[in-house]
Amino acid sequence: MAYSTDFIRNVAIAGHGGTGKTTLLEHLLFQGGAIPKPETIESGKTTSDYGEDEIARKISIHASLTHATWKDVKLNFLDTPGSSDFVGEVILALRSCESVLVIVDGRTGVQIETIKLWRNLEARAKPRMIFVNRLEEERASFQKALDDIKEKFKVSSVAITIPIGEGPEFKGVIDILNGKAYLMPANHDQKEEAAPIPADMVETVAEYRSRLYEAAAEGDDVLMEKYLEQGELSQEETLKGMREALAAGRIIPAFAGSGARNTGTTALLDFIAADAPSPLDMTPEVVKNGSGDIEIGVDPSKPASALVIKTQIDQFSGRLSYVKVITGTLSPDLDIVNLRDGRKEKLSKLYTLQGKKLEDASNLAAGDIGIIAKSTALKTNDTISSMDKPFAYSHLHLPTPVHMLAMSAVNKKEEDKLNENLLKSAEEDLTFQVKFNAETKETVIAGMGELQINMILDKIKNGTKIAAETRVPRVAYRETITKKATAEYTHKKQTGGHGQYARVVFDVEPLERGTGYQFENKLFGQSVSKGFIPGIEKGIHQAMEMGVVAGYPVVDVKTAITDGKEHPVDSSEMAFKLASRGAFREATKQAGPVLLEPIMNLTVYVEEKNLGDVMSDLSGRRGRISGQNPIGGGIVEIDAQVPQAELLRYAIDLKSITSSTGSFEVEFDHYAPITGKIAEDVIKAAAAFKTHEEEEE
Ligand SMILES: Nc1nc2c(ncn2[C@@H]2O[C@H](COP(=O)(O)OP(=O)(O)OP(=O)(O)O)[C@@H](O)[C@H]2O)c(=O)[nH]1
Ligand SMILES: [Mg+2]
Repeated sequence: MAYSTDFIRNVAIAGHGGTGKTTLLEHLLFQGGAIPKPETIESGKTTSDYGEDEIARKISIHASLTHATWKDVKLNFLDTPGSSDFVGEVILALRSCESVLVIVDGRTGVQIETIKLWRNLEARAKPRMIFVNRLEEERASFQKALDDIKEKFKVSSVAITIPIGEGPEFKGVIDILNGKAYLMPANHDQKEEAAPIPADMVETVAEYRSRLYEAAAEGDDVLMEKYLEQGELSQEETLKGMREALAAGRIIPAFAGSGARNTGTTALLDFIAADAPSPLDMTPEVVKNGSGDIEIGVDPSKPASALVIKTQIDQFSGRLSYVKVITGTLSPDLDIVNLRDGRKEKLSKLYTLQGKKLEDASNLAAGDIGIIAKSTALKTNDTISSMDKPFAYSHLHLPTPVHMLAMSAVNKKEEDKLNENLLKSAEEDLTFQVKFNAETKETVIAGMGELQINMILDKIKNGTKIAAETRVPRVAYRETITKKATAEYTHKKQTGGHGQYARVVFDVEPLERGTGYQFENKLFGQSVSKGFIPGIEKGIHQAMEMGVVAGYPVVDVKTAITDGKEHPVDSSEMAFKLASRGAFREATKQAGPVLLEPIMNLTVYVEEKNLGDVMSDLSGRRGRISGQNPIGGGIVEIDAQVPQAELLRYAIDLKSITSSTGSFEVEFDHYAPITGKIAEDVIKAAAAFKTHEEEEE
């Protein structure tokens, strides 16, 4: 059955690792009648953690799509992983959901991944709700968690449900909005049932209710005036005010409960179905359309279009493309164009997902999230459209991978197959990249952290039995010169028939960093024919590929040819190329050659308590700190420039310095000279590598 757009809610479930997202979702699905029995993380059979890797590690790794129908509304839930290594999966969920349910552990309050998530949500102005979980556990406190949120995020939340007792005294929750209590079922696999509000809590409920009314009226002058005048608003007015405030991100509704005890699920389902933003409330996106920008939001009345938000290559179901329908209705018989390459695509069957289980869908309405199966042409970020003048939706804004490893198959013959599998993984997870670095002659894989990369490599290992090895990647050093020099080189060879002859004189001089290569012809008269100049330039290029210090490419050098000589018979392009190579090498040797190393711009996010350790570690890495700013929630941003050679294991080291709470971003900035002991070590390592390579050949 297809749901119309205003009867769809897309909710991403996100928050720090282990706060109970997957467990809560399992019980929402159970309470919502979507599954007959709720499973646990421990049983390894939950709807959303179905991957082999997830079952083995008892954590979520992939964003997973599930749904329930509650009061005729289709609720799509995207469960996301809490570990920062899998942030790509969180981002795709945020991109496709109108609201986010942030899960907070009732014992600890807000933790670091939640703080980072919150910044992301602020930047996107995403409507969000909070579920304070695990309230049946020792030391849990709903109010403390809300206070923590207020302190760290500078926003007040408004309680939609409150707990009846806490910790060992926890008995259930009260739905303030609907005036109902729900008692904790004796067992988690029993449905939560409504009960009267306990007599001793009637007053508390009234208090929370007036807070809720006040919050709903806030930000809406007409409502506020009415509220102040009459002291009370009608249920209808309250709801309207609250829905608008939630959609605008002014109100953060908060819920209490315990996912693992199926407590607090009913009120949450009720609220999401009735009051969470529908796809129609989504802020329109500004997209380029030929002549100018246009605004486009979810719109059922336009021809069909959709964005591919995720690609999954499943060993049983094959290739699954997750799509968010933006306009119109996707149906199997529709002719559609893929905007990436302009190719026509015939959609075959459409599905929705319950974890790993594909369910037939006759069509998918604007706003819905579903699956196109077995389309080899579709890739994540593709827009498909049946419009006359189609336009592409903006891509997922993913962070650049920060952790790199060089990788090769133990058996050289398996190299191609290994690469094929790496590329397949890169298609499924856009925060995982595979590149061949021609400079260092290595296949380099890059990801968000050790955990993510290990998961991917384990999966390939288990699926293909290819033995692969990884190592710290080589740094792409360069070489340059520091002063002017002149050199002359004559290539002369007398073999059987034709001889070879060419002579050139070169001036070299250093150029500004980043200029690369320049060549000037300063020849007077006709000492060297014009026709040999291309050969001479080729010779310079060849010589530049292999520097004179440690065999790294030479950059930022200007070469001028000032003189030369040719022989009427024995000169050739080849002879000039060889002479030019010799002259360039000779000249660079005399021009004070130095090694250059890549310097990176590094931004580190750490908790205040780790600041000192992280700073001193950075100075040990030859880092230059350029800034240090508190960014809220007790997190400090550190900006620094650090040589790449010192950052090869930073993803691992920062985790250990900060007990996994720190994170960083890094990008190349410039090349800078190195001398002394550091340069000597690079030269030694390059020489050792060269011998090793020669032995292998
Ligand atoms: N006591 C108690 N334990 C819970 C509750 N919710 C989850 N757990 C337990 O906490 C652990 C982590 O739960 P998950 O549901 O996997 O947490 P998650 O947030 O999905 O974790 P990631 O996806 O890895 O970030 C499991 O052992 C659960 O059984 C709860 O409400 N009460
Ligand atoms: Mg999970």
